[in-house]
Amino acid sequence: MEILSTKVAIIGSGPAGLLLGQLLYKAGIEHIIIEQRSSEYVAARIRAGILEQVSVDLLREAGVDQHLNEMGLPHHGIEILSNGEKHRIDLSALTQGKEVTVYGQTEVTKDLMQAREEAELLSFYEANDVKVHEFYNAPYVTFHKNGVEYRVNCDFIAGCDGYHGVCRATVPQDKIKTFEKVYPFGWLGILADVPPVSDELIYVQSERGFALCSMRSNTRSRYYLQVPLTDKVEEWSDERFWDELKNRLDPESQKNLIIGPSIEKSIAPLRSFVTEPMRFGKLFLAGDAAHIVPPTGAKGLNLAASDIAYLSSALIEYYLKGSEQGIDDYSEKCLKRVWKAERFSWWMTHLLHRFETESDFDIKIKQAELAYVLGSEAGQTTLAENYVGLPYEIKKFDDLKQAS
Ligand code: RFL
Ligand code: PHB
Repeated sequence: MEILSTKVAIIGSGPAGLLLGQLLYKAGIEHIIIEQRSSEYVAARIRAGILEQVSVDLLREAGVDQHLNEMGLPHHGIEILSNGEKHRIDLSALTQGKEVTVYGQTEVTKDLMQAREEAELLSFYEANDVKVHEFYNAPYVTFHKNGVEYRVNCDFIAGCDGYHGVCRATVPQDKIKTFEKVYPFGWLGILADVPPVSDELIYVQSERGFALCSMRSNTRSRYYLQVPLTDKVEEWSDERFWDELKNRLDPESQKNLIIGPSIEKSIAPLRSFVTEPMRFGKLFLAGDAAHIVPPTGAKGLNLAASDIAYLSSALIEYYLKGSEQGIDDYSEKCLKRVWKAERFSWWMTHLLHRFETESDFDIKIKQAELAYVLGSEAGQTTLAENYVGLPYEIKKFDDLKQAS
């Protein structure tokens, strides 16, 4: 057996784990990332597309903003299409100039992986049978790679291993409470190298179900359709997808829609899920390992980033100042923000999707609610300030250092 030791063992090399690694590296805190998949698989996964301004700020603080500055598309508004009519939510006007940035999670992941490679930081990809041990006492992680058994002794374990990860699953049942809502539909998403139908994202509420027109760049589009959970990707030819999308759009968008072959197509189920607490002794959960939101509010990746902002500054304070305050406050601080994002994501999902179980009355009430939101500055502001991201303080590394 190979025995290693480090300060922080990070499980998972998604955006949460990679960002934590980068922030710890900048603070000079030794850590190791352990990931079950190959680096190629991790770098190719297509997921989120929208970064809140606070997430962009955090990536800047982590020093991985070069490509983001060149390729990220700042967006100042979104469109909501309801009853065949488009309504623009002027995000920036309603939030004192805030914006969101269109920049794919794939790019965020690649930028962080490249920074890691350049800094020659230790990562184990294709680690099998990853297990976390003794996190209430003297934590360590074990795994196998290429026939070798490893043991990593550490001060802390960061569980950044996503919804299906091993960290949350290892917590004793009597120490954890979970809250869950599963939605009776999924999102069928496609990526295509065609210009987006519009300069801004369009969230579509229609009788045929929800649709979303998004993008990755001025030449690459990302579109989603609400579909029954029983649907299989194979049942959705490109032609069927484009026809159905057109059917959910308004005449102007139908005219402007440019179609082309899909380069990726998948169905994702929708779920709301929260774990309480998010710290178990010397094990911290962060990102999808601790919570899931339905993608309607574009919050999943951004919540992973805010968890990491809190966790990195807690660990930096611990190692640089010897203070346990941040560590003790971690779970409570994260959960406050998590529940607000859960509420917003649930609300957007509820408002814009069709549910088979809803009555005509329910539909009318939802239409009235949406009409109210879109017709009122107060309603629009509520949507806008949640969409651009509720504020939180990003502690600058230099400030943390100075205070030590
Ligand atoms: P990830 O990205 O799932 O990474 C977890 C990593 O852990 C690894 N792993 C393990 N490693 C070692 N041992 C084990 N036992 C392990 N088990 C798992 C996995 O291989 C993986 O590499 O979690 P992380 O880092 O917390 O990041 C979360 C985000 O990926 C997620 O919240 C977003 O993608 C959600 N999301 C969106 N978020 C946004 O903020 N804005 C959006 O516009 C947005 N759109 C979306 C989305 C998610 C979607 N899908 C596919 C669910 C759109 C979609 C369609
Ligand atoms: C995306 O571009 O993948 C995307 C954008 C906005 C969302 C969800 C997904 O709300």
